[in-house]
Amino acid sequence: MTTLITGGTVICATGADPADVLVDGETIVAVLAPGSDIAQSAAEGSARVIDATGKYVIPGGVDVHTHMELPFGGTFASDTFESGSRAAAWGGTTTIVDFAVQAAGENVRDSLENWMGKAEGNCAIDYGFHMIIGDVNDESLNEMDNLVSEGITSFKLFMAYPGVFLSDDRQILQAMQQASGNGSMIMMHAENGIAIDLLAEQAVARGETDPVNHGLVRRAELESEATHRAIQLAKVGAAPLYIVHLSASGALEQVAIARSKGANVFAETCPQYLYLSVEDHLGLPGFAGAAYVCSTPLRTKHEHHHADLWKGLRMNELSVVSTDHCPFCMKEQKELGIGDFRAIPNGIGGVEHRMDLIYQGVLQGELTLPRWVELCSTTPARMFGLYPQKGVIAPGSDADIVLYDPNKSWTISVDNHHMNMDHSAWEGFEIEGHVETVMSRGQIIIDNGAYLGKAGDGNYLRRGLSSYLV
Ligand code: DUC
Ligand code: ZN
Ligand code: ZN
Repeated sequence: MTTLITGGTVICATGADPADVLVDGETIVAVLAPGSDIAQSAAEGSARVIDATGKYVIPGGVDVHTHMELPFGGTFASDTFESGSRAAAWGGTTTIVDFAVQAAGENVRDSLENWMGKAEGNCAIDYGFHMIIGDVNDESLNEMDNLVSEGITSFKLFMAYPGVFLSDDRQILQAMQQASGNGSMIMMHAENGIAIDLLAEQAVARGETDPVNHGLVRRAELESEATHRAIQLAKVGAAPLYIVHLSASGALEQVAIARSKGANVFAETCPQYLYLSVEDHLGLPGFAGAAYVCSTPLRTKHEHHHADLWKGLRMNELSVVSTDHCPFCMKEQKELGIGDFRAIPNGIGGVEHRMDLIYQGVLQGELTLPRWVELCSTTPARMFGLYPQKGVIAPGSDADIVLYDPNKSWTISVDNHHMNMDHSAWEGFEIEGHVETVMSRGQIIIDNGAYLGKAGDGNYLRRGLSSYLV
């Protein structure tokens, strides 16, 4: 089927211009100046015509950090690949890259097959995987090379969670050396987990067990220290490094210094670190703050982390906005940590709201329209070997296209979201702008408030090497 999207403003990382988009089957075949003969003959022929007058036409969002069904702290993230990928689609995201997990003592290959099995036949949109290496040893190091040739081209390590996922400096350096040899990207959860665990024990011993203490013991200095250490190790190991869920000014400063020297060091942040805070959210009285327990943690408003991160996004010190979507219900999940914040499952759900929340940054004068698209779609695709199949409206690219209505206002609520959660960290957030239509490889899956897709529409993506490295 041929589809003509006409009358809208097409936004790419390089600019925003009125244009028509012609789609044939699953693929974009042309981006045309308004009033072109080609568009006119398509409209007069058999093409389906979508009127995008007054709308932004943007490449579907690419969220490179999600955790569907993640086992954590004795429970599982509450979105399955089916419910979470569908919620992503509702919010204008047409590709996710989730994390397959090799836990300590497990075999990487078996773990990957397990995660492939969870996703296969269930996703509403296209999906790929990074691999968490929770046990760096000779076997997992060798397996990294095989995975790269199979389309898993990035590996996440943890400097946090001792006894669970933490890799020590020797293991980190080994994995970086391996990545240096096979061209893959090392992704790092950069927090000093050994120091954090000591502070957490001390806080609990003093009777400080409320959710806010989760943030207070995960000191910003311990994020900066780990970020600095990861950067230096990456230099020694000669591997590209991508810091995940960067939350604080000090860590940002470390990334900015490395980038100013031309290093292949990159970082993402997430909407929660741009809008939510200790004062207004994590520190809510009683157990309410548990909804906002995630790691890295929310930071304070008064120390200006939010403003610094927005600036980092403008300056390309931060290259990507992802969500770290890791939802847990309050009931029976977050509640596991009543009386001891250490037992609260870490994570915030937000895969549905990233495009809207970052668009608010455009309205607030923090970002330009092209930068919105670059941060949420184009650069994540380039960073993780999906470009130009994903992340751009151009001939030959997959027809993953969102029509975004800048003139519609609405309010986020647990009553209107599509994530499998009994609360929303974004409850009451007023949004200007709305995802109206979502096309995934040429198929309309969201249309004016209706979901038209089905589980299994999404394909597995074998990713290439990053095309973002200098
Ligand atoms: N951080 C979270 O908040 N949840 C899952 C894992 C992580 O690193
Ligand atoms: Zn992490
Ligand atoms: Zn994560």
